[in-house]
Formats: sequence, C-alpha cells, structure tokens
Amino acid sequence: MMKKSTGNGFHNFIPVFCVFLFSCKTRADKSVEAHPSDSIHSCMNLPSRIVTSDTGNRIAASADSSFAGMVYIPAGSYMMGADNSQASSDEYPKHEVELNAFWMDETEVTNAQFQRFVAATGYITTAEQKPDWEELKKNVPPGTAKPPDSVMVPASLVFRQTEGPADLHDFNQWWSWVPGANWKNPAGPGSNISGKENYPVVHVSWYDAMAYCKWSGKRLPTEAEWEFAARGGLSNNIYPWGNQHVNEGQPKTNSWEGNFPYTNEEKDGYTRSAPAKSFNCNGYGLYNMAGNVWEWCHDWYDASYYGSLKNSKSNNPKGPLQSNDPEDPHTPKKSLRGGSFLCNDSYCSGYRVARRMKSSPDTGLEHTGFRCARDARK
Ligand SMILES: [Ca+2]
Ligand SMILES: [Ca+2]
Repeated sequence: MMKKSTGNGFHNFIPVFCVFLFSCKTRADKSVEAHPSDSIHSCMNLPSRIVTSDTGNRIAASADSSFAGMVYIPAGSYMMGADNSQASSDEYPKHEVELNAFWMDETEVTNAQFQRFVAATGYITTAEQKPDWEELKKNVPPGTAKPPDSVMVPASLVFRQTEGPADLHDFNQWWSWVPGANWKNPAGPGSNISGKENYPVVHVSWYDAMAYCKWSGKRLPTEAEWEFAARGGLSNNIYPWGNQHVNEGQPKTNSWEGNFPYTNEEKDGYTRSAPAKSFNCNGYGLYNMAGNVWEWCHDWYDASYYGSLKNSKSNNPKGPLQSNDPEDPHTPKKSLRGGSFLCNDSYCSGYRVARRMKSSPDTGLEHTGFRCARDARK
C-alpha cells in the first residue's frame, strides 16, 4: 500500500508491510503451478492499502430500475481462462462456464455519475479516510511495526513515471502513497476532475464500488460475467476486439505504448486515463473493457479457483468463499479485470480478456475504477 517518497514533499516512508513485503523477490509460497511465462506476469500485483473501511452499510438501496447506459448480455456458455502464452498460472485451467443473461454498464462509471452518488448520499470514500492501525495490523505479518503517524493519513496511490528502466518486480518504483489523493483529486492536492466529468472515476475501493452499486440499484459483475462480456460474443479471443495484437493497426485501447514505466509513445493519445467512451466498443457494445482503468469484480480472488471448476460446466460461478493469494497470503483480495492505461506486454498485458488481477478491497489507485451489472428480468 504505502510507498517511499519521491522527494516531492510527500512523506518519506520505507514500506514495511503488506504487498510491499511480498514482491516476487520474496514470494512466500510457490504452491501454484508455475507456467513458463509466469516470471513477470505473476509479479504484476497491485499494491494494497489494507484497512477495513466499509462505510457503505448506511447507503440506502435504490429502487431505480432503469437500464439506461447498460447493454444486454445474452445468456450463454463459454470457455473461461487462458488463451495464449501470456497467460499466468491463475488463468488455468480453461474451463466451461454457463451464465444467465445480465446487463452491463456500457462504460466504466464516470466522475459525473460518482459525483451524483456522493451528492445524494454524502458518501466518503475509503481514500478520504484515515487508515486505522487496529484494522490494518490484522492483515500484515505478525510483528510488523506500526507505520509513522505521518503516513497514517487519508491518501491513495498515484502513478509516477520513472526516469529510466525500472525493476518490474518492484512496483514501489512507480506507485506513490500521496496524502490527499482521492477521486476528486486524482493526482493529489492541487489536482481536480474539472473537465473530466466523462472520465472514469478512480481511487475508488471495492467498498466504494459496492456502495455506488447499492445506491444505483445495481451490483458488481462476477469475474465470469466480466470475462464473458469482454469477449463480446467471440470465442477463445485474446482481446475484446479479437486477436489482432494490441499494438498493431489502429489504437484499440488505452494502454502503455513504449517502455514501461519510463517512456510512453502515446500512440493512443493518452498517457493516463481516457474518457470512458473511447475507442471502438466490442461486440456487445461495451467500451474500454480492455485498458483505461482496471475494474473491480464482485469475487474474492483465488489463484487456484479455476482448478476447482475444471471437471464440470460451472453455472453462474460467483467466486470462492474466501481469498487465496499465495504470493501475499496475509491480505484478502478482491478480483479486478481489464487492465489500465499502465498495461504493457512487458508487464501485465491486462488488456487480455482472461487476465486476472487482485488487490485488497480497501485499495484505491489512480488506474482503478469499476462498472456495474444488473440481473436480467426473469
Ligand atoms: Ca495510453
Ligand atoms: Ca477498463
């Protein structure tokens, strides 16, 4: 979660706990079957904030039954999981999933939409709250020292481009814990979202996403729904648009083109997030399922979950009962999908429809948002 300062006025802090202790250099458990391409891909963890802060309980459930801004995803079945050599071990085995019809937001939830939610409810996001050490210490290795008060402040994780090549096993080099960074101030104090009303809201935790869904009468998609929707009606495709490589032809998504994390060729026109309705939609009419910002799913993350589903057709799987991340066993995590403006083939290839990601449910990041789903009327 927290990161040492980049010397620009933010607090100096040597990360002492959580995911920062569990970079791939110190993988605690290698029980997950290794895949040949796993050396970097399994290291593409997102940082985790680690403090329980679920303030969504007081949000009233909406009676809104509008499907405006959503697209209908018909019932069907598909093969979920790894499609190419970039897949990591948690994408195996590929297995059959059957889903009921559902509705999906055509875009990531925007700043304007989130603003309406906050105005109606007074909701305060996780990143706007001070971390609670009593909660935090439940999710870090025993004996971990309490961080200094100077960093136990409302904050979120902001991307900082490096000046040169970085060790891709160490996200400390490009993520900064920035006091005052939140959905309204995505780069920290002095930044704002003016003119970015149609951009995806970011720095939202899983709890924040759940609260928004409750207010809007929707829910988060399951991982199985998300991947089915991302495939856009195609079969065994690597990307939402098919199999043309992400860097070939016209820009198809907002990713990191160049050498991550220090040179961005900006061929797609964006170094950071893009408007939520950018580039071509996929076959179901969904925008930015690949790239732009990561999207929270409902499910707990379990690196070996697919293995438990391999021998039968799974009907509307809703994820495991609890999190299981061998790379960071102390911290329960929720699943995210789709990649972000930071994704690159040298790192996470998160724009692949099968790519899985995870972070603790209280984590906010500059490249993480969500979109909602809703059951189809019976
Ligand atoms: Ca870009
Ligand atoms: Ca996205």
